[in-house]
Amino acid sequence: MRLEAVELRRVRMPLVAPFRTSAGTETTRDILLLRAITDECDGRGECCAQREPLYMSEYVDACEHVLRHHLLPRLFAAPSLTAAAVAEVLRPVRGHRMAKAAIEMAVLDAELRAAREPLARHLGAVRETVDAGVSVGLHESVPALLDAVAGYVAEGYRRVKLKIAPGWDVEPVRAVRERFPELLLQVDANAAYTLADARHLARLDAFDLLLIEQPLPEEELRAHAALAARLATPVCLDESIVSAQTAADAIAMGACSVVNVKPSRVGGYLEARRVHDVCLANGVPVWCGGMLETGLGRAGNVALAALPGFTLPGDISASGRYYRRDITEPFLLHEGGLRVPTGPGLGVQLDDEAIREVTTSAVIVDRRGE
Ligand code: SMG
Ligand code: MG
Repeated sequence: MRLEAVELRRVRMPLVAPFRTSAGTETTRDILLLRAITDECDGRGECCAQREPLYMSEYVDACEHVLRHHLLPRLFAAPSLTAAAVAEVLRPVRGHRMAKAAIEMAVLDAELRAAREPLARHLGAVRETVDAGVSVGLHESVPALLDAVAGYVAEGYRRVKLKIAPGWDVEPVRAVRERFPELLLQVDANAAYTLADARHLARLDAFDLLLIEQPLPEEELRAHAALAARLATPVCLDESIVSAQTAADAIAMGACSVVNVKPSRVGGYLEARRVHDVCLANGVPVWCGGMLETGLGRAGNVALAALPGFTLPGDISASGRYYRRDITEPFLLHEGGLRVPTGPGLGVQLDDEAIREVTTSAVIVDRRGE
């Protein structure tokens, strides 16, 4: 396959409700969508970076810049390209995994559409539906949080994740646990604590949580291992795991016993599958993280979450939890699960009119750099 050109389209989509974490608040997503134009089929990709570099160091303007000036020229120069080769061609460029993930996703979609193969089958999926979980942001008050959680439970979500931060941890978690004694419940700190908080975080052990996600800064693997030894609640890593290699190292150090797999964070779906494989080989359960994706990224994440090692429900919710109008056919909750797309590639159709309505800019870049 030859990559002829890539359309870089920015869309602005309001969330149905603001999403607040220890890393900031999102009310409107500013998303970079990619269309890989090849000599065979077109393929689509979604870049998950946020407007500001608050979750990790990448952000959407930087992703667009690095794609235009450093990543796409290398891919245009390749005489023939496969999705599996994208990471290798882009290896000289350090980091920028979210940008790399977006273009690999688009090339992979094009390749699979040409071969008429669904992404789920290509990755090795073993399920037709995946359990849906929901990630609940920091709230103004405990009653407001309880209302939000009750709403999601009533919709049928199989697992709830609560965002925590210093000053918003033991009390809200206790309140949710008391109201929902049987609920599958976990927490995510987005790196907001230090090892000095170990004794405080151990108070969460009383609430029968599935896991505590990324309590400490991303570089602090040894501190995570020390914390894990002091908690009964399993420690799960998100931001720290940027590759199959870092997953293997973190597991070997005892820094985590569960892994959140996010394709965008590790450079794409193919590396995400390798993270899954490493974890499965080590008996470490994984689940699929989310970045408030549109239906496009959601389609890919649902396919990934159908792999055998994904034994915990992911941060994969129905379209309506994020957007009033998605840019693909909406993902709907069916008895607490989402259906894995069966069409070729990502298996979803883009709604051109919906996209037009939210587009803020679009440019086609080809090998001449235009
Ligand atoms: O996609 O449902 C979703 C959001 C899941 O909480 C979520 N993601 O740290 O895991 C995480 C956060 C990162 C995104 S914050 C914008
Ligand atoms: Mg997280």
